[in-house]
Amino acid sequence: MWDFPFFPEQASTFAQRVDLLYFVLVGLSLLFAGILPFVMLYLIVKYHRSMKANRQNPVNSSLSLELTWSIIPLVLALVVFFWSAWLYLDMTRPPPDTLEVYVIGKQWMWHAQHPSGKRENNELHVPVGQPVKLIMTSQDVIHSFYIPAFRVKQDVVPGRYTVMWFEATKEGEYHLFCAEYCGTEHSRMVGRVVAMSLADYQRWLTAETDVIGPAAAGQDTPVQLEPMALAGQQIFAQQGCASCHRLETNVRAPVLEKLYGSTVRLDTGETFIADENYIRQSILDPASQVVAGFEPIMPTYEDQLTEDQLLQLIAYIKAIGNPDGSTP
Ligand code: HEC
Ligand SMILES: [Cu+2]
Repeated sequence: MWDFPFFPEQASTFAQRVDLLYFVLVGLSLLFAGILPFVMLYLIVKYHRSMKANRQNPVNSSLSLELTWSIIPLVLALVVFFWSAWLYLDMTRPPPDTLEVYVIGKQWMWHAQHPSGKRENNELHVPVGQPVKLIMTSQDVIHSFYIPAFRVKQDVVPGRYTVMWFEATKEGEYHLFCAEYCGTEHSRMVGRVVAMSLADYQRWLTAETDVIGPAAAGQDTPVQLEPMALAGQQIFAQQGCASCHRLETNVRAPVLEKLYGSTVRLDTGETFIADENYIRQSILDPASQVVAGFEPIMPTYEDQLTEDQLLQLIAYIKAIGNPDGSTP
């Protein structure tokens, strides 16, 4: 049997769709790159000086020929354009009910935090049959999160969050690569993705290793917080955020409840959707986006928070902002 792994397994809902488009593109390229040279060679030989050929009445122009070789490639190109745009939009717009996992790339490893508090390195556990959204950033240089079996790849950039989503269709272990050259040990920045049944995933989440803080219990907030948001709540208290951002009072600073996913108006008149990147910038560079009606008194927290802590803070602000877990 011929068992050379030309193609990675198809293990996500995107895999077949990406492969089909890919094969059609390869097919079209072969068609044009493969057939045209033979036609040229044939004509070169047929009409070579030394050949006896009928050279009477050469055709100088042919409208129907011109139309044919313009319209056919135009239609093909448009089909490829709309088809890939449709696929691209599906791949870049996560459905509303995703499971969120936070990923940090650093030289040279992948670190993941699940909202339930579970953390892992160079491994990513995900349930099968459930859309998963990764919110990713880098602590140093540009990396790229790549799972060939799922046909997904996304750059992971310092200073901002990028998002990627997928839905695994088959239980198993799959390669995880960094696909952006990021320094000497780039080639060893690899790991594995473990796709498991929902039940196994739940069991794995609650297994008692490498979990942040205690399980959610005895909170004074109206919403039940998951451990990652709970860790964020502690940072919120330790860093003195609460001294300005008190619950239900917006004298000195805006209320952060219901912020996530809402539309914010700045003093410049611009409006923004308060997503992860907006909140991140509000914390690291508050002066760059001052909320209308407030003084720019918030200090910057650049250099005071690790990427891990920032994500926990954001998880907290998200948790108090949208109890039903919807995304903007
Ligand atoms: C000295 C008071 C003060 C402290 C401390 C403070 N903030 Fe602020 N914060 C403000 C003010 C005032 C604004 C509105 C003006 C602005 O956008 O800069 C604001 C805006 C924000 C916004 C944007 C809110 C919106 O409605 O768009 C976020 C998010 C935020 N702060 C989070 C934090 C976090 C997290 C901390 C702690 C790490 C913190 N703040 C600490 C005063 C403060
Ligand atoms: Cu890397």
